[in-house]
Amino acid sequence: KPALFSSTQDGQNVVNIFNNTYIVDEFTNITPSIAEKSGRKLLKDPANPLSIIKKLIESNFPPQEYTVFDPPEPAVTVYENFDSLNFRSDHPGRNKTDTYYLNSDIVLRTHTSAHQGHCFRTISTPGFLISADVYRRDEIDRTHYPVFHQMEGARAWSRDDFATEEELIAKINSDTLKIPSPGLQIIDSNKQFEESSNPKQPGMSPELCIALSNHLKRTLEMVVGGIFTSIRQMDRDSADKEAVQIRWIDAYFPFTAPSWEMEVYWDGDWLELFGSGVTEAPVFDMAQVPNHVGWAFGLGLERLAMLLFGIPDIRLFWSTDLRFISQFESGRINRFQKFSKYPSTHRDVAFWLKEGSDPKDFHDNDFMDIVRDHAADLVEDVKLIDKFTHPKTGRHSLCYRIVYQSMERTLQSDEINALQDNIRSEVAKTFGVQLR
Ligand code: FA5
Ligand code: MG
Repeated sequence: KPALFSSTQDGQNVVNIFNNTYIVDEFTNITPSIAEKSGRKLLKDPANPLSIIKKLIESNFPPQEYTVFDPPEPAVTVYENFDSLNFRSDHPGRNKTDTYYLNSDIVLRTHTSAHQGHCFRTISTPGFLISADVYRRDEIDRTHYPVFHQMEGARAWSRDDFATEEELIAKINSDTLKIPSPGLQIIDSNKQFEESSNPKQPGMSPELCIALSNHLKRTLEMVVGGIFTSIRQMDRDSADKEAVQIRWIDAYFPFTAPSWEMEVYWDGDWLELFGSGVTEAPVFDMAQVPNHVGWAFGLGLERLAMLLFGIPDIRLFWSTDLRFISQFESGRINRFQKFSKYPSTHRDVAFWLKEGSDPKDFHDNDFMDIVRDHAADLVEDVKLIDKFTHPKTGRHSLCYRIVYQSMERTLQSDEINALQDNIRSEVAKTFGVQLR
C-alpha cells in the first residue's frame, strides 16, 4: 500500500487513497489518521452496533418503495457535497477549518446528502436510503468524533406523471399513512409551517407543501415508532411500556424548505435525531430530474446507537477490544455492559503566538488535527483552557489541555510524555509559536 503522501517522478505531490491519486494543492488537509479511519468500514460489520441500527431502520421502510444504496468511497466533488445542494459560495461548511479536502475539487463527504443527486437521477423506486461514513473537522469529546455515520432517506414524485397539481396532491395524500404510529406520543404534530420562521418555497402552493410535509412527518413517525416498538419487544431492563415522546422543531437547511428536526425525549433530555425537509426545486433541477417534488431526511447513526444501546463514548464504536465487540450480535439491541475505564491523565500545551498575530486566526481544529495525528484514539478530550495577553508586550498566549485515555489499556507515563513531546514540537513547527 503506498504512503498517503508521495511525489511523482515529475515532482508532483500527490495523495494516494481509494485506489486513486489526487494532486495536492493549497486545500489539501486530509491526515493519515483520518485516511486510516476511512478504511475501517464499520457499516460492513454486521455485529457493529451502527450496522445493527442501520438494518433496524431500513426494516421499517417498505422495500418496494425505498432502494438501499451503498455509496462507494467517501471522496466526492465539492459540487456534489455543496453546490448541488444549494450551499452558498460563502457557506462556513466549505471552510478548510471544517471540512477535509483531498484537494480544491474533492472533499471527504461531510454528509450523506452529497449522494442525493446521484440517487434521484439513477434510482427507479420513488424513494431511497443511503448510509455511509461522513467526515467533519470537529472538536474531540464523548459525543463528537471526526468520522461518524449518517443515514439519508428521500422520496420523490414527478409532476409529469399527473395531468394537474390537484391529482399530484391527491396521490401524495393517498400515499400518506392515516393511522398514527403506535407507541409514540407526538408533540405539536399538526403545527404547520410558519411563514416567518419556516417559509415554504417560492412557487410551491401551500396545499402541495402541506401534502409533502404530512407525508414526510407521517413516514418518519412510522419509522421511529417502529424502532421503539421493536426495542420494547426485545426483553430488556428499561422496557417501559410508555409511549416515547417526540417533537418536530423548525430548522433550516440550504436544500430543503420548510425544514424540521425531530427530537426524542430519552433519559430526561430532548435529543436531536435527524434533520429533514421538503426538497427545494433547484436540487431536483441540478440532479437532472426537473419537475419533481419530494422530501429528504438525514440521521446520525451514532446518536441513535448511543441512546438505544446505552453506549457512553463515541470512540467505542471503533474499538477492537473483545469486551466491547463480543457484546453485540446482528439483529439484537441489548444494554451495553460498561467495563472499567482505564485511567486518564492530562497534559497541557501552552505557547505564545507570533508577535502581532491575532488569536482569532488560530483555529482549534488545526490544533486538534495535530493531536489526532500523533495520538489518534489515545485522546479523550482536548480543550482550550486558558487565553491570555501579556500586559506589557501585548503578545497572546494559549493553553490547551489534552486528556489522554485509552479504551484498551492503561497508558504508561513514558508513552504519554513521548506523545506530548511530539505534539509540542509539531505545534511549534507548524504554527511558528513559542512553547512555554
Ligand atoms: C445534515 O448533515 C443534513 N445533511 C441533514 C439533512 C438531510 C437535512 C436531508 C435535510 C434533508 P446536520 O449537520 O444537522 O445535518 O446532521 C444531521 C444529523 O447528524 C444530526 O441530526 C445528528 O444526529 C448527526 N450529527 C451531526 N453532527 C454530528 C457529530 N459531530 N457527531 C455525531 N452525530 C452528528
Ligand atoms: Mg444540526
